[in-house]
Amino acid sequence: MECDTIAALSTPPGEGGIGIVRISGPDSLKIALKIFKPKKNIEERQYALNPRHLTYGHIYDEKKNIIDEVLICYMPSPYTYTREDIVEINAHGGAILLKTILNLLISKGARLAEPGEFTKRAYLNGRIDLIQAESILSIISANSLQALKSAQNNLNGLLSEEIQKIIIELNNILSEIEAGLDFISDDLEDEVETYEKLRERVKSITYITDQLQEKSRRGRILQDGLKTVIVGRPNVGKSSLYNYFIGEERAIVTEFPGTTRDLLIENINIKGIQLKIIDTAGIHKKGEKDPIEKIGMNYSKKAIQEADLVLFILDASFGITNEDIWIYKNLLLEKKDELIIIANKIDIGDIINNKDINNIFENDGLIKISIKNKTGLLKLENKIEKYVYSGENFVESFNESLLVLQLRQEDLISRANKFLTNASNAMKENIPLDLIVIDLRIARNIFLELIGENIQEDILDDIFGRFCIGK
Ligand SMILES: Nc1nc2c(ncn2[C@@H]2O[C@H](COP(=O)(O)OP(=O)(O)OP(=O)(O)O)[C@@H](O)[C@H]2O)c(=O)[nH]1
Ligand SMILES: [Mg+2]
Repeated sequence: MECDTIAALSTPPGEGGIGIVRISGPDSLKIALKIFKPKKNIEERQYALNPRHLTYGHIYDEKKNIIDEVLICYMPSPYTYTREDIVEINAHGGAILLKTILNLLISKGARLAEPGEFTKRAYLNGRIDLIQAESILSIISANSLQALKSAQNNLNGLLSEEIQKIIIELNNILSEIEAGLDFISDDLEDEVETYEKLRERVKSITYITDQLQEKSRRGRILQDGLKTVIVGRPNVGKSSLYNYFIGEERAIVTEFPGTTRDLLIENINIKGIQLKIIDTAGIHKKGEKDPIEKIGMNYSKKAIQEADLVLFILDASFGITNEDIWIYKNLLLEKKDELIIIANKIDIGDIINNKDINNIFENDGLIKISIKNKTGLLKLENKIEKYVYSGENFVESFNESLLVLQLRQEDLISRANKFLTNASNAMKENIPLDLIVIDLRIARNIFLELIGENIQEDILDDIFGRFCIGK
């Protein structure tokens, strides 16, 4: 447990009505009283600082000059943000003034807080778990009311409760399996029944984590926009589609293949859905030879890997080429379920049919468009909408059940989900229980990591390093 006293500016730096300097740790009051004098001249000044009441007074420097007129609040532990003694100084909101106050505190024995250190202490002192700590990041960065609501729910412990329940259930299942491993039942029927019941229980947990994943996917779309990458070989009309979506001629469009080299990114809104739309450099085998094209193509590949949705464009007047197939086989196979295939330029030719798309790309929803004549584009937008809502018609119901998570949390849930799915599939195939136990244990440990138990110091540093100083 940390035990020095830290101080930081807790309001944004810059001019403001007030600025708050926060001190936390065992010496908070002692240090504050070295620079603060209440207006009332009481000999034992700390009694003027009635806990959780504001006290009016002044901050003085070493030479007894008044630095500012302030209100100060002393909050003794343990019922504070950090569970330590906290003092907050409400000063005027000026950058130099607040820095002066902070420097005075440091000269009297406080240490400048690291980013997120107040919240880290709240976590280390057991006031909140890691899910709640990270939800504070989500609250600060929420950019819509729904995102804020979800982050508040997480801070209030709803998600933590759900994860705790999963951990308890996994522990129960594990101990039941482990207890039964040495025990060979005489009654085969009995054994089959027990096994079947266990499988049902693992499946129920997997069902919950499936839902958590779906909700967090929605949360991220709401928060960041659906990362939608336009890809295809050179000259098929990627930049033209990008320009159509953003409603202006931003990307350079020419009849020469290899026009786009950089990634272009813009936030747009289609049918109420936030999209982060990305135009990429055309991909083709020979491009590897040109050093500039190669860099552009590498950007494209990375964008594809990170995409939530890939718009794969073909040239309808040209047909499906070997290059298209090469792109699909090399870069898009992993994105098979996040793929919309588009045939552009149907104004000058239309020789691609659904059957070919079916056979070659195992995809059944070719969208035919002409950006030049603006045909088929509404159908494309409908398809994107359908992809996002996956069958749900109402934006409201979509927004109701979402979860705004930090990337680390999303990642852990999806990893745990994989191990649980493995376990429940393996149980279906009657794979020996001692192997299944391994997957279940890993899943349980991932959930423990999620709430911050048995977590490594460097992971903690990484998490709290994402906070601002003073939080
Ligand atoms: N006839 C016709 N031409 C189109 C259509 N869409 C785009 N084009 C033309 O196709 C050419 C290439 O368009 P771009 O949008 O630059 O293609 P790109 O895929 O971005 O190409 P790179 O950046 O080189 O990979 C331009 O001359 C466009 O005017 C269309 O629907 N019909
Ligand atoms: Mg382009």
